[in-house]
Amino acid sequence: RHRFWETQPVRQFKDLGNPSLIEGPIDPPTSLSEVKKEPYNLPAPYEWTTCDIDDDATCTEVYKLLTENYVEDDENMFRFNYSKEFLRWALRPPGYFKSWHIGVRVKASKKLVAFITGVPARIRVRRDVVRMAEVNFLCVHKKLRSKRLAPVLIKEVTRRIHLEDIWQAAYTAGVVLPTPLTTCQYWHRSLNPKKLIDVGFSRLGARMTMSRTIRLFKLPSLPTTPGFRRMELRDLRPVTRLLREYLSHFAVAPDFDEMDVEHWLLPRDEVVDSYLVESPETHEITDFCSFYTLPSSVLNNSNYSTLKAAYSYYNVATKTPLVQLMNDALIVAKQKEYDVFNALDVMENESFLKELKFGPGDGMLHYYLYNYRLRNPLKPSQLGLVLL
Ligand code: YNC
Ligand code: MG
Repeated sequence: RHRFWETQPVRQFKDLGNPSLIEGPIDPPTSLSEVKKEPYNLPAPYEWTTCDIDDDATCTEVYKLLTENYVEDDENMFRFNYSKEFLRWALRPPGYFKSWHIGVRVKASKKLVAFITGVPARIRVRRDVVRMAEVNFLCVHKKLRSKRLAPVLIKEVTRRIHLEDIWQAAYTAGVVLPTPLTTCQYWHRSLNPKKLIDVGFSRLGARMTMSRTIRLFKLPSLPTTPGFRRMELRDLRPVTRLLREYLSHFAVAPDFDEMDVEHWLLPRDEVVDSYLVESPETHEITDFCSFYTLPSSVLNNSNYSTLKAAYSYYNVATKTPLVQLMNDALIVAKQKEYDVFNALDVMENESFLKELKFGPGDGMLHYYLYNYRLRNPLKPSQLGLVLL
């Protein structure tokens, strides 16, 4: 059933729950000298290109490919619209490899028609910290679908990752492949219910009027927790300490050091935002929350062209109740004119979703590991990893 995925070192469906399989790498690391030196063959009209995302013209080409061809919802009403600034952030973490930002062009016209990326990460699986690639932004132009280009892109990114002596990867997808590490659900909290209803993102509830709905989702205009403020560079140490301690409780989670936290969590306008609670008495940093910005294009609507969405990222509450901390996150997102706040049911998120009036979405997000086997799937609450 999966002509390509059946040939790859991923846990196959038939292995599920097999007690004789040990947890860890599926294939042993090959010696670097055995990695193919030449790129995989593409169909004759196409050629490989390495996309220099620092270059504004190239970044614009990638942005355009994704804006027109990347992930849509099941009903084709919305399409992810990652900004150029976001792409530069997502693709250039500490130690990134330019060679992992891979495009495919039409030889004749040089038009960019496909893309795939990897970035390096240290991810802890139970007690082992594993050097991995996070693979993302796999995209084939709509006119070139179902031609088996995706497997070639995946094999080529794998080859280039192997050339850096990395043999494992983590990725997410909306489709079911062999075999999910866990399956998560998106939950959505309306901030601008009128617009969400107008664009068809949500529907007016039974026996609800627009004005009752607006009242239901109303939020205070300012955060409520004393000492709640935006994270700054000087907070790097305590925030890293807080995050590392928290993430140590999950079966699979990133192993962040200060450089990673500086890159992934220090606020960048319209890309990633982080807030914390500094105790007014002791000046200790006791709580932390963050979200990233990923708008969606609204397809076929004459009133609106984009939805501004915030996505819950990493949150840690040690003193402030998590519900209150996340309510403050909703308040600042509302202040900043986001239309909706999204969160997966990973980590301890379940404990605030219902109380804060998030509603379950219909899309599922499946998490995968490449060349690493766990005996059983995890519960979403055992997962401490959020990919972009
Ligand atoms: C997908 N999303 O099953 P089988 S997520 C992985 N991830 O193979 P064709 C996928 N595989 O089943 P199309 C996939 N979607 O026969 C499809 N596949 O074994 C598999 N959409 O290829 C599929 N972006 O080229 C099948 O399909 C084979 O032309 C079929 O292209 C697919 O970024 C795609 O949703 C997704 O642009 C490119 O539909 C296209 O349809 C598209 O005939 C809209 O492909 C955008 C979209 C996907 C977002 C993402 C994560 C990607 C992870 C890739 C796997 C990484 C593995 C680790 C590598 C490093 C290893 C090391 C070390
Ligand atoms: Mg194809």
